[in-house]
Amino acid sequence: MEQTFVILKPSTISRSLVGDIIERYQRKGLKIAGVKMMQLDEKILREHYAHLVDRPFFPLLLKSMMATPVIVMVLEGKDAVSVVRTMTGATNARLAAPGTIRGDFGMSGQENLVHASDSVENAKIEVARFFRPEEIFNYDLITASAIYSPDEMN
Ligand code: IDP
Ligand code: MG
Repeated sequence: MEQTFVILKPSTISRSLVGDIIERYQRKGLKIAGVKMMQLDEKILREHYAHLVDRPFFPLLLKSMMATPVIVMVLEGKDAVSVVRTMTGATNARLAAPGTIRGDFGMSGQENLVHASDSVENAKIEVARFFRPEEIFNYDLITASAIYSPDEMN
């Protein structure tokens, strides 16, 4: 099954929304393959947000992402990358659709609660950047047959 990478950003930690947001992923039927708390530093953020380092808001983004520890997760499921991006909503939370995490919990373009990988290729890179192989677990959800039809379980 496909894996994607999620960060519960400092905005989620600071607002005590960790449980609400993880609950959404679990209710959807996604499996938690890995989860841990960590303090991000400038080095890993310059890699993770390499596409943004030249943007004027980058210093503010760095500060925001280092403001508290974060929770990083590997979520697994059929088409997990696109499913989780859809659940995430538009970058600017003020414009994000109701029903999405950013749309339901946020008011900011920067403090937008979660990061989610934007492609299968980037998900693989991001999982490897933030997790050691032994921190990712291979197990079956006993509810899988109620989440998927047999021909969807591959
Ligand atoms: P994404 O998180 O929706 O994939 P990206 O364009 O990859 O959006 O940007 C990464 C993060 O950088 C955003 O989630 C947000 O926290 C921050 N960011 C992006 N654009 C802006 C902006 O115009 N102002 C402030 N922060 C921004
Ligand atoms: Mg992005």
